[in-house]
Amino acid sequence: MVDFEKAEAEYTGKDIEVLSELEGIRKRPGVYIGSTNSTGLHHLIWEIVDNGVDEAVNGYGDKIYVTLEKDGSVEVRDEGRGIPCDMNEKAGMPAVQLAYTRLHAGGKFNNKVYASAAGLHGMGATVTNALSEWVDITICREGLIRHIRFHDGGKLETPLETIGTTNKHGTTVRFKPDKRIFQSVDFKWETVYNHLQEEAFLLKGVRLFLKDERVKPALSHEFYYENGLREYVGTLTSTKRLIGDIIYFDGKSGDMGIEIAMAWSASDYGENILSYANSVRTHDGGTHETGFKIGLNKAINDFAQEAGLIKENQKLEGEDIREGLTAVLSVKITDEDKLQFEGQTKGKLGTPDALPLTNAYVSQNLLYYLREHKEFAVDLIKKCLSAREARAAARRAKEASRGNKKKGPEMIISDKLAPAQSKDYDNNELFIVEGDSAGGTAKTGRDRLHQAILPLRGKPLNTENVTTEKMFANAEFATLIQTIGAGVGASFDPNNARYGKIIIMTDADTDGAHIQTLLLTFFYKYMKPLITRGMVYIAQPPLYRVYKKSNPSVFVYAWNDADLEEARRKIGPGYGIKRYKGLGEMNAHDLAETTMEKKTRVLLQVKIEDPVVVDKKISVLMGSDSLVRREWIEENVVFNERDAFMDEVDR
Ligand code: 0RA
Repeated sequence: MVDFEKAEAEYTGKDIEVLSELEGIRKRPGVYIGSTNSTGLHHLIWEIVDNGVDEAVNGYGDKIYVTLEKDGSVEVRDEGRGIPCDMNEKAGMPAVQLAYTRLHAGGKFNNKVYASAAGLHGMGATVTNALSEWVDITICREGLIRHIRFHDGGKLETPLETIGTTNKHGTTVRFKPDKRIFQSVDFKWETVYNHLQEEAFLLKGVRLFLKDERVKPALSHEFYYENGLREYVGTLTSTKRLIGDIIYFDGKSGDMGIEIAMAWSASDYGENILSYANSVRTHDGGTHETGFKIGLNKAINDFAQEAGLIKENQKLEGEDIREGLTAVLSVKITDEDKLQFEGQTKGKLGTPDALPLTNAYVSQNLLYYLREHKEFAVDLIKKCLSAREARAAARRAKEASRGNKKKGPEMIISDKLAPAQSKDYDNNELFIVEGDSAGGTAKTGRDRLHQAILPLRGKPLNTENVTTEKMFANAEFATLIQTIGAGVGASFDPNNARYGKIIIMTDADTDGAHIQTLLLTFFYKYMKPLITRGMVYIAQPPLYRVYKKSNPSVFVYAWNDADLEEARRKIGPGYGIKRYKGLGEMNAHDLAETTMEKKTRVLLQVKIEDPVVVDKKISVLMGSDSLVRREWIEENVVFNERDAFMDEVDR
């Protein structure tokens, strides 16, 4: 006999469980995809693409097609084995349905305990389903074509059904993001392009196709990099003059796969190391990156001694060796139980074995390489020696300027700084303000407990094409480094920063934009973790104030033309418009209310969307080679400076 009551109770129980899990995602999407802005929106694609990529990496299908469709949906097609469709007895539903409606169930592709590229936990297809208007899945597997469809945040619309036969295999997923969840549901060609390109660099041999059907004629691009990371470093350094060739290794160390490409620039002084573990970007490094650095040190010092370029007690230090280095390191840890990500944003590899394995591999292979390329190796060591000399000079200069210090952490800092009173550093904010006059206004208007003001005089130094020594000699940057208090360059540690947010506040004009770019260039080059951790922001002062002519104390601020339109309507007939030409025109109260107070302000968070784009933009736009710069700008006329760096954030 069937116990209907029990069956019904079980059914409802499961149903509620599923719905509450999906609802949970819809209620707090930020927990799963970081945010509901453009970055979060694109996560929906990455989750689906990752599943297809996993199949390809495991040897099932080598092509993945991503199409941005006219109706605002995205289609991702792979040629893998097809998502399993068999009944999961315990859950009472087919495996594919389980995979798209439960967070921690239903096969390997929902069980990624490791972080995804954004430093968040990869929650798989369920998140995309929960945040979509509809998801439509077609599976070719075992000779059959099957179809299932969800709507309205993951509710089953069409149960799994067989709709035909086939001799192909693979999965096609098409979904449309829910516009009630996202601030905008506009997928960006450039963002998807950059992401697929990064994946293709890491997955030698996998072909990724991108098509945009929303424009006429449709745009399309194929990403295929036969030489993987070698081409990645080639792209990152395409505007730089290199010492020697790109060095490339691909092999195994113990049971860990390892691929490395690196090159030294003759003209740039920054250090740019990108690392990945199992195709997940490790923004904060970790054991593999540490092993790489130690191995690099050993190989170069061993060679330098062998060649008689340094004496035994004159070892080169890491910072000297890595000046001008661009490197990409990718390790594959086969035993996924050993794959550990650490840190607040899970951006750091913790797997202990990765350190000795990477160290041994790099020290040995690089030493062989240097012996076989003597001429290059000698040039490189000479460059390291001159970096060491410059650093020593900078240290001497710094020490000389240190004589007259008072005690206390912020007392010794520039007399221009108005410090925050609180010692709760994470909640403190540093405003870097254009000009002494606006700086004065900001000092009056700020929240003294948590907001510090550092006025800047004139244009900051362009740090892209000057030596580290010159940068240290610059009073403005020396002050900024001391104010932030967390070191600089290779020794920079964001955990020691005295501020949780660094906010750049300039006039809303071209000079202001230039100052922003110069400051971001500095942060990118010397304090990159501030940016990767999302600690750098741009303040957004209003452009207009619309007031009632008969009673000017009735007014509304406007940040753009749409705001302006609305403000005019609100104030009604007899309105006046004041256009703010600079921060200095605002009084302290207005500046605080519109631009500084947590509750009312709008900040742009500075982000690195894609390492290729940012590195290229910085070195081309800020670098010393004006010919390359002009060519690049001419080729990229629709260049929008803000896109690569920034993403909107909370009010
Ligand atoms: C689990 C097991 C198997 C395939 C997949 C997942 C799979 C998932 C996705 C998601 C998108 N495309 C996919 N393709 C395959 C294989 C089970 C088997 O055939 O033994």
